[in-house]
Amino acid sequence: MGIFEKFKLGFKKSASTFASGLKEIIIKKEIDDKALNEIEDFLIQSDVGVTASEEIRNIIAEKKIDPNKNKVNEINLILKNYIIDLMSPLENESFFKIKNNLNAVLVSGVNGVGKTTTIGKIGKILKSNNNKVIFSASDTFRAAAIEQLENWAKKIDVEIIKSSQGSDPASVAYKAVDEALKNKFTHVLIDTAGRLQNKKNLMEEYKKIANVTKKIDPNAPHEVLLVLDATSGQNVINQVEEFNKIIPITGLIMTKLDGTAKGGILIAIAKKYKLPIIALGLGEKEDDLQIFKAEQFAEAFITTN
Ligand SMILES: Nc1nc2c(ncn2[C@@H]2O[C@H](COP(=O)(O)OP(=O)(O)O)[C@@H](O)[C@H]2O)c(=O)[nH]1
Ligand SMILES: [Mg+2]
Repeated sequence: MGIFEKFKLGFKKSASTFASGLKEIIIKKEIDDKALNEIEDFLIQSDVGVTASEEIRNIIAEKKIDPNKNKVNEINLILKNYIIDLMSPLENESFFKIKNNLNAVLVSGVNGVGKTTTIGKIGKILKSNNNKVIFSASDTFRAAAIEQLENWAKKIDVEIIKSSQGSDPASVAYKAVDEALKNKFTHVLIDTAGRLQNKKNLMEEYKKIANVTKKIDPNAPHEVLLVLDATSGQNVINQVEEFNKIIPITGLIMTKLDGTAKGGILIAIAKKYKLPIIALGLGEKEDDLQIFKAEQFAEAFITTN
């Protein structure tokens, strides 16, 4: 199966619910003001966001859809082009390419979004591109979290720096970055404990992890990735907002797009924050991570089956 097919298949549930819903609105009637309102409402309900939904509505209105043409195709094309224009500048495939220097990558996000799993998947792609990868088990809250990352390290055959449960997550990160620099690793992927963006002490600790890495390399962390769960709906907007305030985010990863979640929220985030989108999670397995490509995302979004 090609990448595109895999992506569409994984993303199918969420995207096709959207595309079928939109089709139902369009197919029945003339594209008059009432229909335009319905389309706009539908986009907002699909988490596309008020600003983007209004812009898409206006583009459709200006285009004056020819009633003799296939309206569904015409509007899907508008939507697709809108998504591509908005999101292709946010692609960042170079993230995965071979690097010569150390890249300390801090991975953040609230509990259960898929941080640890995503680190495993990212590690695999980085490694296949001839990078030298090491993990930092800086979620020291639960023993299970350390074990989970260890399992990933074994599975994809990379090294890991860890400590015992309850130990200082920042000191684990320090050790890992230090080891990486000394032994010419290209990437340290730093796992962190899930934290609520409104818990002040946890956010301080998160900042501390970033700060200790700077003692080894003033440019660290070179990447700060925020992992978002597509099934969390509107909450993810808050998460981007709050995490970005603590340490500026350099890239986003949206997971669980293989479920029944509405992927529209990624369009709203793209519109509002213009942050690079690194990859999309489409399952629990090691190969279920798709490097973000706007055109693929747009195409999957308008596909009904
Ligand atoms: N369906 C699906 N499940 C995922 C995806 N990413 C992670 N998960 C699952 O979500 C759960 C939480 O993942 P985990 O990596 O432990 O999250 P963390 O708490 O942020 O580290 C696990 O059961 C993962 O297998 C994804 O893209 N799709
Ligand atoms: Mg975890």
